[in-house]
Amino acid sequence: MSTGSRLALALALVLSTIAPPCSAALRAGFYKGKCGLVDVESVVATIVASRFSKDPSIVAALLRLQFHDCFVNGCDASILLDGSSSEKTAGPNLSVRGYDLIDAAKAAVEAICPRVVSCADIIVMATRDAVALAKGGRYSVQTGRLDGKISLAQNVNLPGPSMTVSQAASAFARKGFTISDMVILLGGHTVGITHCSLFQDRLYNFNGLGKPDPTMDPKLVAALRPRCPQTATIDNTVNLDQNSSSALVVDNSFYKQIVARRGILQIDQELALDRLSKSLVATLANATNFSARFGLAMVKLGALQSRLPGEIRSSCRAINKRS
Ligand code: HEM
Ligand SMILES: *[C@@H]1O[C@H](CO)[C@@H](O)[C@H](O)[C@H]1NC(C)=O
Ligand SMILES: *[C@@H]1O[C@H](CO)[C@@H](O)[C@H](O)[C@H]1NC(C)=O
Ligand SMILES: *[C@@H]1O[C@H](CO)[C@@H](O)[C@H](O)[C@H]1NC(C)=O
Ligand SMILES: CC(=O)N[C@H]1CO[C@H](CO)[C@@H](O)[C@@H]1O
Repeated sequence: MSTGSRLALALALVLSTIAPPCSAALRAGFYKGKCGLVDVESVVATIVASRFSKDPSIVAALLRLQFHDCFVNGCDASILLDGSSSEKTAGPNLSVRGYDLIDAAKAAVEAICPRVVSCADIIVMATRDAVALAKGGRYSVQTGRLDGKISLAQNVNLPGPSMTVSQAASAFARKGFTISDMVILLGGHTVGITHCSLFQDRLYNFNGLGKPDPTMDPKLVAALRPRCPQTATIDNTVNLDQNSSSALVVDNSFYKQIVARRGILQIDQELALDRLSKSLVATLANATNFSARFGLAMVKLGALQSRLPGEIRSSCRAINKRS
């Protein structure tokens, strides 16, 4: 080995010990004292509450945003980066919403203490607040994440709505989740909407057989057809939780619905039927502690970390110019 390369190696070793860790240790209350006397979490909470009072569908938007952020390369706000080939341009992101809420929360914290609060943490904090507002209980989030610098549509490896339970379970297992974690996280479909195009086959021509999906309650098929006509020019939306009195509430009614064959997405309905998941679905449909279970699963989702170098972005939509 030449002296030059020895030096380079030594330097690399030193740098590797002093360089900031790529994945920081997450803990509850990370921002306490980091922004003077200001409570960063309550600044975010105020923004979320004011949006929620005008638009309760922000809850669903944020839940899905956190899932899509954390599932792809860890919770590093990579989904927020703009760009012609960034993650948000990938097919499954088509209808991800809530970017403007994150921008508003970021602006509020930047105005008080610039470059202190990561966008990745804002997603997780805002989602927690939104779930609590939607009566889903309040879980304690851990913070201290860094924002990633890379966001590529080609890295988006989210499961699709027509996967089998075992295919989806494999995708979740690769991220360290058990089948139970997956069933509980999919309880996120207790709020929000889906486009007709993503389940239209279940209403008219399931598996190419010219008939509706036999696992869907025929009354629901009939009720949904006018909203999702076969020859539609507009892609309408329907609630994922078909119990109209709880469509905006983070509760266990999603499981009651799928037990009653009233799931909308194929994967949702399959959860209630597949031997891998049906007993837990039946338990959750009758459970009184869904909130506690969902909170724990959301914390686990939030613990997925990127192994790549990070920073605290100034704008959630772009990496810092010099960092
Ligand atoms: C196998 C896993 C999953 C699949 C295949 C899946 C698929 C989908 C699809 C296809 C939509 C409808 C998109 C549209 O039509 O605009 C959707 C919406 C949604 N998903 Fe999932 N999802 C999964 C897991 C999750 C998880 C783990 C969460 C959160 C904990 C979640 C939360 C949501 C929410 C809240 C919506 C409604 C969004 C809105 O109203 O804007 N999903 N999901
Ligand atoms: C519908 O939602 C209400 C309100 O959350 C709940 O009490 C009821 O059990 C749900 N019913 C079904 C069939 O999902
Ligand atoms: C929930 O519990 C009730 C009473 O114990 C039972 O009759 C019902 O079948 C259960 N529902 C499900 C979905 O397991
Ligand atoms: C929820 O209740 C079930 C059954 O009563 C119990 O086994 C489980 O540990 C509880 N989970 C949480 C997070 O409270
Ligand atoms: C908001 C956003 O960037 N949506 C994109 C999602 O992906 C589709 C298909 O790749 C794009 O056409 C959208 O612009």
